[in-house]
Parts: sequence; C-alpha cells; structure tokens
Amino acid sequence: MHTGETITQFIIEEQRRCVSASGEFTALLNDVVTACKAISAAVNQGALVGILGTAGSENVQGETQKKLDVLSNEIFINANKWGGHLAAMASEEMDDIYHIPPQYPKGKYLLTFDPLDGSSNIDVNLSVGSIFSILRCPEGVANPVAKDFLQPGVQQVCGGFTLYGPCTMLVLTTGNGVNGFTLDHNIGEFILTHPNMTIPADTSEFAINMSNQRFWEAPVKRYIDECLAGKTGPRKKDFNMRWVASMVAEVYRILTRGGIFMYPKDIKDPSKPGKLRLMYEANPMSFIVEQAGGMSTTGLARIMELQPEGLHQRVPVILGSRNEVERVVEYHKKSS
Ligand code: AHM
Ligand code: MG
Repeated sequence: MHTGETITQFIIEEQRRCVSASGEFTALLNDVVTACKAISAAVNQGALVGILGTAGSENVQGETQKKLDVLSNEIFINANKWGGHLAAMASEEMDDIYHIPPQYPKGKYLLTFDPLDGSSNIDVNLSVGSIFSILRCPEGVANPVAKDFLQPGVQQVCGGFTLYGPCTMLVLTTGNGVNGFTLDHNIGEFILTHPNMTIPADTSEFAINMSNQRFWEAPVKRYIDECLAGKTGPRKKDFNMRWVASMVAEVYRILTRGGIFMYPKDIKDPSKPGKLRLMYEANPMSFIVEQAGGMSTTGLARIMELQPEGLHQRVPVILGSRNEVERVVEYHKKSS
C-alpha cells in the first residue's frame, strides 16, 4: 500500500495557503474526485456489467453516444448536484446547461466537463478519460444561463483530467503548477505520485491524425512534412509518431516525456473550425499544459485567451513542448 499524500490532504493544504479560501472549492473538488473514481470503476467493469456499446442516442454535436458516455455524464451530475458548491454545470453530453435542482443549495462555481473523452476507444479497451474545468459564477448571478459560462480559459479556477489507463491517474492544476495522482484501488484514494509535472521544451515526438493530412492548412502540412523528412530534411533529426485517439492519453504522455499534439483546423467539414471543444476540452488541457511549462495555441492565438462564443464551440488545438509549438505558430505567421 502507498502511504503518500492523498488528494484530499493535498487540496486542503493548498487551501490553507490561501487565506481567503472558504473550503468550498476543496469540497467541490472532492465531489469531482468521487465522480472520477466511480467512472473508473465503471470503465474497469466493462462488459461484465453490460456497459459497452452504443446508447442509441446522439449528443448535441450529432455524435453517437456510447452507454459509458451517458453513464459517466450521470455520474458527474449526481456526484456534483447536491453539494451546494455549484451554480450550474455544462457537459459535452448535454445540449443545454444543467441547472441545480431546487431542493439543493447553490454555490459560487460553474463546472464544465467531458465525462468520457476518447469514447471511440471504449469498446476496444484502450485509454479513455474525463476532462473538467471549474469557473467562477459571475458576481450577482443567482440563476446562471449558458452565457455565464462563456469566460476565457485564463479565468479558470481549476483544470483537470482523469486518465483511465493501466492505472487511473488524476492530473490537476489550480494555477500553481501541475500535480498527478494515482488511484490506489486498495484504499480508494488518489495518492500524489507525480508532483510538479513539467513538459520538456524540446521533443521529437508528434501526435496527429495523419488520415486528415489532405485537409490540413499549409503551416501544419509544412510542419509535419518536415518531421517526416527526419534526418535528411530541414529538421536534421528523426521524429516518432503516436496517435491514441484519446486526448487525455496524449496530454498525459506529453506531461510525462514531452511531445506535440495537434488537432488542427482542416477543411474536411468547413462548418467546423476544429474537432475539439473549447470549454471542456481545449481550455482545461491548455491550463494544465501551460502550467507545466508547455504552450497551447490554435496556431494563430493562445487558446486560453479566446472569448468563447458557444458552450460547445470547437477550436483548433496545437499543444505541448514549447519549442515545437512555437515553431508551428511561426509557420502560421509566415503563411498568413
Ligand atoms: P470525443 O470527445 O467525442 O471522445 O472526441 C474527442 C477525441 C479526442 O480525445 C481525440 O484527440 C480525438 O477525438 C480523436 O479523433 P479522431 O477520431 O479523429 O482520431
Ligand atoms: Mg471529448
């Protein structure tokens, strides 16, 4: 058994360092952690409890929902609706925001989440994850509406994700570095195992869905072509490639050994300016990556400075090791 610091202990100690903290954020995070533990248990059980496969419904983005998408969404809602810390929630799996039922008190925070990211991996037993972001409810707003969630990522109080891989890992930032916790199933607690995670500035590993190559814009094409040219090309070194099709797993890998991840703008479907969603995927991941010393951009702008225009807005995402991301930004500047 691991006897290290539990996530609860870690958050309470962070709270003590902040004189104005009331403990409400700590309590909220505890509820989020409970949701992640419950999803981890469900993901682990898989076919044994009949939760693989599709649910027979579509989400707001027109994507087929898996049973585990729907179940994970319910787990997040149920774990967080009653505590009195939230004014409302928003999820990838719900068209509109979730209002706290009238029988429960409301709090000062807003929670957005993708309850199960990378769901195409569920049925093939590969890594999936949950992503969440915590914002403050605007001052004086008792009954938030969708527009109250539309705050730039720089205003996030917390960004985090849980990776359901060979180990269940929770990675968290509150703007004071990035810390990683491993779920000890024997005691049901997340233990601090990866303090102060940092992303090396240089890398020779990239992650992109190469099947979209013909749809990319010139700067991304140029960057990847140069990586593929390896030692004999302008970069004068060989690159390695990974694509897990689960952003949580890709970001975790980058936090561990560096790398660049891209889901750039492409012309596959001109109505979509990217695949990933700003509010509950790109923003919390950007917060974590920046706090770990990395960089996150659309290619043209820092993701966390974008003014959101919709709850389910999509954005191009290029993030990871600073020197590589800067290079991609440079190629965008030259091309525009
Ligand atoms: P999801 O939220 O519907 O699961 O989609 C998001 C996922 C990311 O985790 C991953 O980076 C990407 O979609 C994979 O896309 P693709 O299937 O094009 O490879
Ligand atoms: Mg997702």
